[in-house]
Amino acid sequence: MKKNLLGFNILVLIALIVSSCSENSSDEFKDDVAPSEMEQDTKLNDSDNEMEQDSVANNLEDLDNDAIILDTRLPADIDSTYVLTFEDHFNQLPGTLPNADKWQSKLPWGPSVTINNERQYYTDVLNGDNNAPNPFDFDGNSNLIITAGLNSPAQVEATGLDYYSGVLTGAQSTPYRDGYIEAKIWYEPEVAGFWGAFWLLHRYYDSPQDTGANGKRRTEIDWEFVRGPGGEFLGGPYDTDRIPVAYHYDDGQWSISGGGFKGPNGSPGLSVQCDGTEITNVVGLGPVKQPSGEDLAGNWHRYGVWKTDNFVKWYLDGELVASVCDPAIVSQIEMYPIINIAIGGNFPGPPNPEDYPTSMLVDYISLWEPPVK
Ligand SMILES: [Ca+2]
Repeated sequence: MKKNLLGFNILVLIALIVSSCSENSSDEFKDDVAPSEMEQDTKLNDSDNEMEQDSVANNLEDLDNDAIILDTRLPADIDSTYVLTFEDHFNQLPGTLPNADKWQSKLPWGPSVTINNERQYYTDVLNGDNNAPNPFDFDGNSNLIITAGLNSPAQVEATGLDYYSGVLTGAQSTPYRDGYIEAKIWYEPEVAGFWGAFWLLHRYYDSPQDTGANGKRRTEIDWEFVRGPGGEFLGGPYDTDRIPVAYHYDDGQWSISGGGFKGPNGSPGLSVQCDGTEITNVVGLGPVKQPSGEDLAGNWHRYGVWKTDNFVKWYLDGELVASVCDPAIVSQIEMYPIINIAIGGNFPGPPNPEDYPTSMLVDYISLWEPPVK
């Protein structure tokens, strides 16, 4: 990179895309259907609009032969050479289904396995499942809507569960080993038993190929949008201004979360955040709060994870908020994103039926990876 041109390139890029990149504006977070959203979607990276991106790249090449794709959504400490490798902006018409080229509407272990005593049935609409309502829709303003609600008696009989909900997994399209992934999400406050999540799972989770390479089986990285009242895992009423982050690995009994570092059978462990802060079996990660103390629910926020072979970092609205900086435990295996709403169970506690249906909106999910050498 010619350093003397870098600053100029950045200025040119900012001039090109500044009107569409006001992600840090607090006003934008309160505007869930801002017209600028669709504009941003198409201007920045939508694969349907490659011409515009090409023109940006061409302008750059006039200045410098080194191609740069600068996206103000990338946190400042991430190498600016990372390139967008996957994106869904959810620019779809209401009434359509999620893009089956990008997503599966089921978890890898299928709908019949209930974990954590959760109450929802994930309707697998991309496989023609109609045992419960379709949880997916689009609002026409470039947002995916995932809805969770009560099943009818016939649906309870068909599914064995009293709530329906939706999950999208990127198992086919987005496994990555080194990259930054971000989702912009809105979810409703004051919904008892709500457990939305944006998370990453080991590419071969629980399959015969999950062989424990590097000693790290069943790896999982979580953003968890948990509402009260608080179940077994939280131990009681839960403040709504904070959300847990977690890293799980090995045999499923190992976790680094708000409850500290738990080894097998709850034995003490030790790890470290990237700023040197120790993570022990008493002092863990997160939960993440806004500096203002404002509830994260009810507003748009950007939830990011930067994973490499050496660390996992969590970003809220582009700011580093938690990390695990320990190659001995961080996954060196490809992982893929999942977004869903779970209902009830050991984490949030029981749902209040009067709070449902409820919806979570997703503006985009984007992945940047280092350029191929
Ligand atoms: Ca969008």
